[in-house]
Amino acid sequence: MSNDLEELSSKAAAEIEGATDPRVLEQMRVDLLGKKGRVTELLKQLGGMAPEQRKAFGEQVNRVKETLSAALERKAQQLGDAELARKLASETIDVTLPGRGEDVGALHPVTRTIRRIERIFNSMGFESVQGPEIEDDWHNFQALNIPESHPARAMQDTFYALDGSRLLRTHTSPVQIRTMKQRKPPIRIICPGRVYRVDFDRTHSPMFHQVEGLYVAENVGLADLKHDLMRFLSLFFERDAEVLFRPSYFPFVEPGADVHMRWGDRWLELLGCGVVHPNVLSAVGIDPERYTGYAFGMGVERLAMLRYGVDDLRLFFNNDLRFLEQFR
Ligand code: 2NM
Repeated sequence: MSNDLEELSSKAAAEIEGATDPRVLEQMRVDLLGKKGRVTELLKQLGGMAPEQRKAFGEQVNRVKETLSAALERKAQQLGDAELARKLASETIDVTLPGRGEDVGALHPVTRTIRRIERIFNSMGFESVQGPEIEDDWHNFQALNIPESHPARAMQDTFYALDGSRLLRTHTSPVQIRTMKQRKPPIRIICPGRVYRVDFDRTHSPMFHQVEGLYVAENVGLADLKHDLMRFLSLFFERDAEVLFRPSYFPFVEPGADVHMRWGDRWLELLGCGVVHPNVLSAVGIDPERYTGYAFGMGVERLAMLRYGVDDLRLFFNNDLRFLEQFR
């Protein structure tokens, strides 16, 4: 074999053996055996040789070509196998790992509180009734004996439609107005739902929840109101509630009261109530000479804060799972 050919052969064989990258290996194949490869070029020299030289040289070059071709193929296979093994190792799924599990959802603390209030009053004979959140002036104010000049009607408290024809209810009392117009006494209902007021700070949200109650029949009075609310508070807070009724003013009741409960060494205001004003009964077509009634209203978020020990009302509306998951 010629020295040149031998050197080319052994150098190429060493380079092939040392290859680590399939793309580099492919480039080697092209450089050696491709159309313009170094081995191919050698074969082209055959034409200019004497016949007896040509045979021997041709055979040598062909043998080198076959050897290198075999080496290239073997190396390509080897690198391919290694690449596949690496991929399999990195993409392996360990089926013995524990699963991530399913998170179980939970009712919102406000929903839970509404349901708790409803369950207690339902057990005391009150039926749950719902009504529209978009109301008109008559159902939200006029029928409730709230005069034109009353501060509750001022623009800063109520969300009005731009044309002033409708509003977002500021309490759930309009549901009770609608129910009293539809039914005859005795009526015993509670009305849970969303209400809206222009108010937003640490203790007020522009949307919050109320449960209002109403009992209209013959001979319903303050004593029934006081008894029923004390029963409710004891059941809701699961203890003998120490309760204080303090005179207060709501246009739709007379007399009216705020109910306070002893909480440690303080008195906390929990709800408002009173004997339904005769003007309200007249507005819905119930004879105030024959029937009387009591009514009350409470803020759900306020009761939920006390029951669950939450000190910031806004936590109920942020929908932060770290907060909500504590109520599972
Ligand atoms: C309160 C306080 C006092 C109330 C009155 C009525 C109705 F429709 F019967 F007149 N519903 N709710 C009422 C009375 C609500 O919330 C603090």
